[in-house]
Amino acid sequence: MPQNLTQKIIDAHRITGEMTPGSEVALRIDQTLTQDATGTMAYLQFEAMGVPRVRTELSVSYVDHNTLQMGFRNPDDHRYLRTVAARYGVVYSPAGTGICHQLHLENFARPGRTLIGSDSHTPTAGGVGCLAMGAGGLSVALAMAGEPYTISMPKVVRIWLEGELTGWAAAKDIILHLLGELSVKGGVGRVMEFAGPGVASLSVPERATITNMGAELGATTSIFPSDEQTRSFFKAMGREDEFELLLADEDAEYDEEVRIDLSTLEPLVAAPHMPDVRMTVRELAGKKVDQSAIGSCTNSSYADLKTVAQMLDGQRIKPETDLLVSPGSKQVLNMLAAEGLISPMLTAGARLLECTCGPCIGMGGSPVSSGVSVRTFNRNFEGRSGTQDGQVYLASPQTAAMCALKGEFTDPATWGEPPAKPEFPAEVPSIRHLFLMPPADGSEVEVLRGPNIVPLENFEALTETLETTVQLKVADNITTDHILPAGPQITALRSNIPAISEYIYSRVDADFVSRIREAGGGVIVGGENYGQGSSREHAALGPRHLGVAAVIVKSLARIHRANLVNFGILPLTFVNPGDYERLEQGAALTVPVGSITPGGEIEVQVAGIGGVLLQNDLTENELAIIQSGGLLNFVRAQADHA
Ligand code: MIC
Ligand code: SF4
Repeated sequence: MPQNLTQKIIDAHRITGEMTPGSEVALRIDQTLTQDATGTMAYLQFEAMGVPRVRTELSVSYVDHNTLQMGFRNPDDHRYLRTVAARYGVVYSPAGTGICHQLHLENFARPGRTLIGSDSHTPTAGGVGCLAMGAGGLSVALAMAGEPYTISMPKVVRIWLEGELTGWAAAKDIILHLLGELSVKGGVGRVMEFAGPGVASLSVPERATITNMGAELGATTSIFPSDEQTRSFFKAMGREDEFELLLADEDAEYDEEVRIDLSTLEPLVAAPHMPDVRMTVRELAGKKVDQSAIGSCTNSSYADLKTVAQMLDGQRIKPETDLLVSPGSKQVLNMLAAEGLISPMLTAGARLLECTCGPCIGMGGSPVSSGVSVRTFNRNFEGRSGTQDGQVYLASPQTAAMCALKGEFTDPATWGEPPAKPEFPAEVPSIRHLFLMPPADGSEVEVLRGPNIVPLENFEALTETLETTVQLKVADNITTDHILPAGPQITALRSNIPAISEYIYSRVDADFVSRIREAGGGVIVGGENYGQGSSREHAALGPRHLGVAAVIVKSLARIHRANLVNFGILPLTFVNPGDYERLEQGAALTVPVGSITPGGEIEVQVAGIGGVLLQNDLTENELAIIQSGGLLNFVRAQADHA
């Protein structure tokens, strides 16, 4: 039977399960990646499993999210990550080497491989035909221990690209267009597989911008074929031997299709506060811009920044507009420096930041009060920039550079003819010697911890009946940034669950933590697409620490749902979405936990209202995990029985 790309890779890695959409498939995982903010937990969990060495083909630990080292906590985390990597056979990428997804694309991602990463933008590697998925830290830890990764078999959507980009339209505009068409939940349960004649015109870094931001569609992942463009990328990266041709079969079938004529696109933005609020730059022309920020795992490639340098060359940005530039990796930075492209940016007034996530996760670079910030990033959730009333627009590097030059939204077309699309230089400098390769035998390596690295707590198994109260009611599209904000102070506590739990929902309802503490636990009620965005499992671990036993919502985002299961929180959905209106904050309810069956319905009794029907989409295994109080308990119990 002819197969599409997604089916080919899934089939080749399938341990159990059928490839019918919606059924559970367990996949062998070739590669894993972690970053510092999620990595400390992932390695603590890996250590708790007692496995002597990682069992993947390749596992890499990147330090890119929090590199500020304000106080001992953050550098202690880095030291822990370095030593735990050496101990268990993981490649370590030190702070400042680059952003995990950019580095992984340049150095390690391979066509046809499976990759899971404890970061929601892991699908970036889909730009070279790798099946790459974001996951919670515990799922990544299990994959490092050699366990399969289970997903619900996605539908495969063929995104058929015709024509070529013209004028100032960029790869970012393709994904902003798609987000406008499909919305932040349009990709749920789906893989976005790119095909059609337009694919050949897109370079790997352009493809990676698109697969990166496919995460914002809620998609399981996004993937491009591995073709001649991919071959030339691997050649430039000095690893042509790792290239493999990987195409969908000609008459492969797809579950759905979306068509885009690239030649019709123009510069777009996503307006505050969601990546799917699509507008054209022309519509916003003249609106004042306080800050432009260029970088992040979405748009920090050599080609992106070279174009920006060419636009800024010989010009001066508006002095009232701050321009921040973060290259995606030291390789990108070295190439720009070698070609004399840093100086034009600095001379024009830009500020050069370290090769890290930086302002994208609110690590500095916050806009002024109610300021307008135009960012080449992938998320513009309210408050994520570190300024609660900041107005963040997402755009291409070209648009962001133009806004900095003019101090207001300006169609880049007014700059003139766009600079030619940059090609890699003949010699691309390798930075691979900066990665710390683990010793062949790490068993003697001492893992160094610090006082902020707090061991995992043991969670109790679920009771038969739950007498509880609704401790918080929230609306649709709640992100994990709402549940647990980022920024330097809070992110420094990622390896300390009791401490970080103090910030759960702190920006949504400042009284939430004290209220749920007083009540001794409770449940959360939410709307559609609950838990979209970041993969941070702390958004499940923190609530669990505070006694959240269940979330009752209209629908859930994939990674957060998995994190809830991993930490023993019941994900329940309304059978009648209208019941959302009836279940108010403060309501007392009785949940007959013992009578929950996989995929079944239960009636919870709500004081003063009566019965409310809820359902779950849990598999037998997932339900057993929740009943044991979480995945670690479940795995331990299984090991005891073996
Ligand atoms: C993000 O972009 O939100 C992050 C920060 O990279 C997260 C991971 C985290 O919270 O540590 C993600 O995307 O998964
Ligand atoms: Fe880092 Fe931002 Fe990318 Fe997340 S989205 S990995 S914070 S650059």
